[in-house]
Amino acid sequence: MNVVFFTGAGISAESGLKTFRGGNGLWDEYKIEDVCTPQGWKKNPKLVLDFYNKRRSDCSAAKPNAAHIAIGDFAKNKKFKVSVVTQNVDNLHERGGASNLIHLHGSLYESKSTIDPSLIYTIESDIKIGDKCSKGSQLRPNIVWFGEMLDEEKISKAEKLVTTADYLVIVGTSLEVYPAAGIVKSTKETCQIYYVDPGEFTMYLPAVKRVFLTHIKEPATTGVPKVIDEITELSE
Ligand code: BV8
Repeated sequence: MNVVFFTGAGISAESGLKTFRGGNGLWDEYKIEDVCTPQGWKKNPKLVLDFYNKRRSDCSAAKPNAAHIAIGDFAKNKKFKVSVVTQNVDNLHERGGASNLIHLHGSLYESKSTIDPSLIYTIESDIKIGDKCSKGSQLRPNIVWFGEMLDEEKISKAEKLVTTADYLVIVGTSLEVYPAAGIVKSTKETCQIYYVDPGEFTMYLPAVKRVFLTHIKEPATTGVPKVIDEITELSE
């Protein structure tokens, strides 16, 4: 049985990390164009580095919550092939025990050269102005900003996982950002879809797929364990 978890910022909300939208989010505090676009980086790289340095230290101080841990534990159940496709750049899925994991938008814990994108480095702390790659260019966060292409290989791997999923569990995402959000539309007709989010499900799905959609209108820490219990029972 193939189970795919497709997650967004909401799954990390109960670990104390801010979401982007929906009031008191990161985009209420910062302008997207200043900190999450190549134009913003060109205009004021220090502001961008400070934005991601702060999020990295917040993430390092945070702990995986019951939803991350439930997914990590579920992945140990040999009856299921469990994969996680996340839009998040935090490392709480890894720390919660998830292994088969794709970070569509990159990671807070990687830096990248600004002249050779193949030069990627694992980092634990701040990236500063003056930190250079092996070819002498300023390092930037290895994160996909608005207007930047996602890694083609990651997208196609994520799409393949979703098309072969028997269960797709969407957790904590407004499904507003493409092409990531579009991936959830590639489920096979018989795939059971769960949406774990206290907010509304606003994405258009054709009626033939909508019949297989269950909306668990709860926070991730109670909703995700509930869905995992239901999938386990249904597969007995
Ligand atoms: C692209 C970086 C091709 C990492 C992010 C004009 C020019 C170029 C592109 C575009 C354009 N116009 C539109 C686009 C496409 C654009 C896009 O989709 N824009 C949207 C906003 C309309 N996409 C792109 O630019 C992408 N690239 O298209 O390239 C291209 C290239 C050149 C020219 C043309 C095209 C790149 C997109 C990636 C952008 N990077 N972030 C970071 O800083 O973290 S996106 C950002 O939003 C995050 O990465 C995040 O992953 C993503 C989605 O947000 P969510 O995770 O869903 O979070 P959100 O706050 O929205 O929702 C939280 C949810 O949690 C809510 O539903 C809430 O109810 C719920 N919740 C809250 N608490 C809980 C909870 N759920 C459960 N439990 C709780 N306790």
